[in-house]
Amino acid sequence: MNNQTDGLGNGVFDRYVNPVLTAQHAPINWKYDLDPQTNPYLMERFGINAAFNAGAIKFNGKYIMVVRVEGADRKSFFAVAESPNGIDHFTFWEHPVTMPETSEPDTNLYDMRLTEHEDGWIYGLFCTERRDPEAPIHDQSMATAACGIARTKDLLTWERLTDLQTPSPQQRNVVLHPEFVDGKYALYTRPQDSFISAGKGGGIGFGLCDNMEHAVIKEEIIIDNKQYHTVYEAKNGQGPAPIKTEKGWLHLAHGVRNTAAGLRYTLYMFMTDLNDLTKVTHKPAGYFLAPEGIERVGDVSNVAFCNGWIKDEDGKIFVYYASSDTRMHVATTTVDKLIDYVIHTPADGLRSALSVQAINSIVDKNKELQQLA
Ligand code: M1P
Repeated sequence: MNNQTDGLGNGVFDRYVNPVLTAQHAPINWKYDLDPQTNPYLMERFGINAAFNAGAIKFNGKYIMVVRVEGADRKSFFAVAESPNGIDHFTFWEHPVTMPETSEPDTNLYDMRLTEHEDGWIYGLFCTERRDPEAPIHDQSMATAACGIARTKDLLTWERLTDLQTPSPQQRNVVLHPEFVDGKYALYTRPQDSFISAGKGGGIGFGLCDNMEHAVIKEEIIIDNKQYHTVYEAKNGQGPAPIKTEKGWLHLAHGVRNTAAGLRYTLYMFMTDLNDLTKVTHKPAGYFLAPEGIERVGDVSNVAFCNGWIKDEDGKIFVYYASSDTRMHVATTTVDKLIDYVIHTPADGLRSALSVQAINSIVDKNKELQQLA
């Protein structure tokens, strides 16, 4: 179905009327055994529950998402979907991705971030989850999360590398920076103490490693921390790999806050220095994009999550975001708009009084303009 903008833009980006990908896009061939001998009732043999949290890349002229597809069995796996224009007509490739396992098989894989690295490989970094070996028998939900690493040249065949090692007991939301830094690979991390809670850890970390075949980060520094009474008070995580601009690196991330109804995930942005990736130079207050309308409802409601965006040659940006751990959407904008948004939107004053001051300065400026008119 053709997609169109919803006409309610905020100047920063445009939302679209329809999601770009849902569980209903899963091919019939994945779900049904079409042989009347073995499936006389034409029963669904493999249920698909959701299609969300996709990595994204432009590849051979096509807009590609590497989607987290979740089966009715609750296992996630990756599958490639492509579109000719980035906003509609996404179709899955024939087979889901066959991701090789390490010597310690993954129970669950999800949330791939794709990076076209200057070393010539396309890397996919994702979360690999396994049951916590320390978990008592009565607890079947304790898990450990680590960063799995794979690389490819064609998105069809993946070489699995060893899982990332860092000083932190668990990791999620790890992203590879596209350029070398002092001859090393640079990674954004999200250290956390336990599976759900970031605990004493959290914040977007940064670390260097010598190679990706056996990636080891010895030192992680936090470049963007959790902060009291903000949209990233409970935890946060880097979204896709940052986009390089003449003013700095544009970052998209998710922030999580607590509410009486549970956690709320929104997307926010910041910019880092071109010469010092650990230095945040600009950070607008609050969220960039929050779940709206139907986006607020799903398997895990009130969640906007993004781990994929695509920048076209002409500066157009396609932000692929998931709503409520259920479906994929796109929002479009441009590099120039995002630079303006990040640099000129007031920073969080961290107090109500300073929020009012920020509004007043806009009102006063507008009054001056109106008096001149
Ligand atoms: O359910 C919301 C999100 O929760 C996790 O994100 P984070 O590690 O930041 O808490 C992930 O499981 C993510 O896939 C999911 O969308």
